[in-house]
Amino acid sequence: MLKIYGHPASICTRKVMMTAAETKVPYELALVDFMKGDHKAPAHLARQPFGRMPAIDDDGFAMFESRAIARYLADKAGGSLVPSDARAKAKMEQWISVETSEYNGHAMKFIYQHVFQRPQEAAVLDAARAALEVTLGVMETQLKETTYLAGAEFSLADICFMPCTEYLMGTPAKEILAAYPHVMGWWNRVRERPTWRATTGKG
Ligand SMILES: N[C@@H](CCC(=O)N[C@@H](CS)C(=O)NCC(=O)O)C(=O)O
Repeated sequence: MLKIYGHPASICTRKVMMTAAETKVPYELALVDFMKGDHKAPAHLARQPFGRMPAIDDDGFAMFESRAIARYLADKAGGSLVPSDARAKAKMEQWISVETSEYNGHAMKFIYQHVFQRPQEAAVLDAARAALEVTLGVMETQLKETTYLAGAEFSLADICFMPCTEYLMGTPAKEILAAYPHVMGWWNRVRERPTWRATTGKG
């Protein structure tokens, strides 16, 4: 059985758990307790040499990096969550890159500040807000046109944006998102998926 080494509250672990849930791949979550520093212990470094989570072991096949794992699981499930049309697939990849380079880092500043008790300087939060507004504006333009980020179908691109968005919506940064009605419409659609409710322990 697929073993996911991570933590149920971890953003990157949730990307993989959600992909497994959507592709109906049964898995066992092997807890890596970051409060105890398990992610920096030799046993975990052997699975994830950067000392982060998640990592997987799929019947002897080991790998790390959440987005790469998500692509592997979707591929193994016969391509669900990945559009078959080349152009829609390219758009999915575009949005995964946007999430990696233009969303995650800025969102994390608010999440550190309000969720993980790692205070950020005001100037850092101001810069993160400005950058997040640019990205949300770009998402808004896309989501005005399409139901999901890569087009008409829910895909890995949506999954990659979900964990940070879930946390942001629990912080004062939710008023930043509230200014983007199509982003909010998308969020309200995807967060109600039973797979997401199960992934975040609300199922
Ligand atoms: N690029 C990696 C990033 C993994 C990552 O930063 N994971 C976080 C939890 S969401 C972590 O392990 N943080 C602990 C640390 O960096 O020490 C991935 O996508 O898997």
